[in-house]
Amino acid sequence: MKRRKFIQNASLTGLGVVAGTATLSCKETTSEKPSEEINKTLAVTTGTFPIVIATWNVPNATAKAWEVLQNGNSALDAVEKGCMVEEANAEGQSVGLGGLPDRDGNVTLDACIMNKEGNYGAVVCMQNIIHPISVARKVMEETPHVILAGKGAEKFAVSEGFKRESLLTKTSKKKWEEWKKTSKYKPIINIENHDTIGMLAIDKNGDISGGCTTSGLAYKMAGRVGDSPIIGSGLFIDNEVGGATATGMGEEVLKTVGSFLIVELMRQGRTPQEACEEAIARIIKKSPNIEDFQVGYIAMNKQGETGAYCIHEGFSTTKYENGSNENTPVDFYNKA
Ligand code: SD4
Repeated sequence: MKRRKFIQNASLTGLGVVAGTATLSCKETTSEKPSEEINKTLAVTTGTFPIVIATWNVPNATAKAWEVLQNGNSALDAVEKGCMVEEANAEGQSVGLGGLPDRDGNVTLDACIMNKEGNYGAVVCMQNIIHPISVARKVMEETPHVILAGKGAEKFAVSEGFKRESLLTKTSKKKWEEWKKTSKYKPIINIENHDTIGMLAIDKNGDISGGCTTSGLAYKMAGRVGDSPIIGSGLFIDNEVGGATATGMGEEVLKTVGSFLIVELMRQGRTPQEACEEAIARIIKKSPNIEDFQVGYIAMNKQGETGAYCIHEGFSTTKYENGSNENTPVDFYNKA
């Protein structure tokens, strides 16, 4: 049986639930790896559908996405609604409302979304709109473009019925004012243990979509855009293979096009875990000065198998699968 056919058949069994062990022979893949190794890495335990996984400890976001999936809606709807939960959460200081501002005191938001057809929409450096993930979806579905920036993105959002509002909360403003006294710029690793939300979901049909939303690095330069809204860096989805998303120092993710790399490695037969580890290794090779930054990746293949890896301790993932919503610490490179 061809690989794609196997996955298709599996995802159509029962209530759209897949569980079991799939061992695929090397003849059935296009991998360049030696055959023995392929047999080993593809002997995966499949996940159950639907399934959703997100960066950080965000149980409310994954619970929302799961509810959307359980109701038979698409993975695209699930990641949008899931990300919206954190965007509206004023306590979370790196996404949407309450996000920490740039050096000038402006909260600027980056977000993107990608669907099973490989379509993509994004907004970068957008202000005053609480749900950039939804504006990104509108860019994908309602415009001939894939990215809108700054004032143009805000204008488009308003034309689509989104409300303008201030996103700088009292707490975020106070933190920014304290930071200004130091006048030193240093990115904060694992800020609040609650950071950029990257989310991957597979629906009952076995289709995958992803979303990523952030206010970016706290106290960044005005106009700075990170990896989160950039296709292939902060997020990449290929419905034949799986998806990946990132959190952490965007500049490092951008330089290595991390999420695309992970998906391509999975296409060649790596497990999601192996692919995430390789993507982190590429960053470390290029920028050995890892004390100053964190990067974390999560990935999921079309069998529902997931993986995650990061540079420093402190990153975690939340996965909703089989009715259970669990936050798990992620293995890390810097054990010294
Ligand atoms: C960025 N990747 O703007 C985002 C920020 C982030 O953990 O994820 N911080 O670079």
